[in-house]
Amino acid sequence: MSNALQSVGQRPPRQSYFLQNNEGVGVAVHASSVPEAALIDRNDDGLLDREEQLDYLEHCHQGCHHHEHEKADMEALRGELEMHLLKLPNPVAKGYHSYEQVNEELDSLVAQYPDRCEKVSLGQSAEGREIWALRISKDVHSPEASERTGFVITGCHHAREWMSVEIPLHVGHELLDNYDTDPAARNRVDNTETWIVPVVNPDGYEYSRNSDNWWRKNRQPLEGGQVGVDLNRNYWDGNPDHFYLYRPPGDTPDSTADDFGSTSDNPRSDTYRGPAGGSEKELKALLDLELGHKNIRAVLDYHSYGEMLLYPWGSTSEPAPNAALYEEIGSRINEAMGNRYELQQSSGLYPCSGESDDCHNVNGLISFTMEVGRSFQPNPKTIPATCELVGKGNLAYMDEIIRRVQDGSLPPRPDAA
Ligand code: 0X9
Ligand code: ZN
Repeated sequence: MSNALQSVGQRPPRQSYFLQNNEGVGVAVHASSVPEAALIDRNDDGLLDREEQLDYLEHCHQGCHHHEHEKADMEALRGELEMHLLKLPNPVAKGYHSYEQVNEELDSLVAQYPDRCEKVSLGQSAEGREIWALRISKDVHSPEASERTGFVITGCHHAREWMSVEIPLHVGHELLDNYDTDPAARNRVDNTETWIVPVVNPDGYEYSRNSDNWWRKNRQPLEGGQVGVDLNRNYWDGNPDHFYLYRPPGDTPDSTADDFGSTSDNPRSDTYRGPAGGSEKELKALLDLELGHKNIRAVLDYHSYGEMLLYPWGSTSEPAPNAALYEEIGSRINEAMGNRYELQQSSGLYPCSGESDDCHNVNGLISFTMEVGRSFQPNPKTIPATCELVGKGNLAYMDEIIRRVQDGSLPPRPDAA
């Protein structure tokens, strides 16, 4: 995902470009606000035509990696790119829950099911927004609730991945709304303590809804006037023995020449790993929960896009010592989704460091990353079907972990009491 701009020839750089929109009309794009314009305009005629946009998406977006198994809706992506280039809000935003609407939705679940869920703030974002979790369990206010098998379901590490907000919300509904009628739902609520965190990165999310729909990072101000750290490159648990997962050997601080995989030391980069491991407030909030609560056994982190189910390691092609367990659990999840997704070790997609699954796995938590959908901001009409499909996988994951805890086939956390 390097953002390196290629040379565009001898002529002085253009101040502005014209973009051909859906109606074929040219709209001005200012080069200062969209540095990728020069890269898109391959024939250097000052016009960003549809073919060039598609070509950019095929070949250059996110560092020219193109994956055999990754499923992409190029027309949807091109529409998103257009909004990004024009710095216009993507009109589909109104079909997705805003940060405030997510909070209201959580409030209404608490009002409806006060004995089975509560809203808990895990901490604050860089701009001071609360990172809300919905904590779900039978008799949620009883001491027993926090001794049950713990699950964490997260969305929106990456600001622009809007569907990743909707799925955790949907899963919260599935667990609570079906409790009285579905024994499987009751089993999950009675036997787990589930933390639903739909918006890990609230500042980035609101920025992507209102200002730049393809914003990815958080909104932490950085030295030199840059903004934002990639929250899925910043993971470090504070243990020096695990530091290599944040910064692999050979990748030196402040140098981009030896950057590891799709991870950058350049604060301008979309995959900037941050000034230090675990530096970001949003991650500290999550890690306090996940590593601090020893009953937590499993994590599912939603991203988009590509219809993939990924497991550690992401930072080395070596298989994880528990790779076979991931294959078994992952197969159950995918089966529940009609095997529509591609299950694989995440480094096979592309290697990167400082990502959530590696940090969780080294601490004995089972942790998957699910890449949902075929673009970052698909038509909101597709939300129900995607939630339905992916929700089934999520619930199967919970069932599988509950079963394995009960029959003793899930190795304990090394730090378990
Ligand atoms: O790059 C990421 O953080 C994730 N993909 S996304 O398009 N949502 O940004 C993938 C992380 C999975 N890990 C590796 N590929 N190593
Ligand atoms: Zn992502």
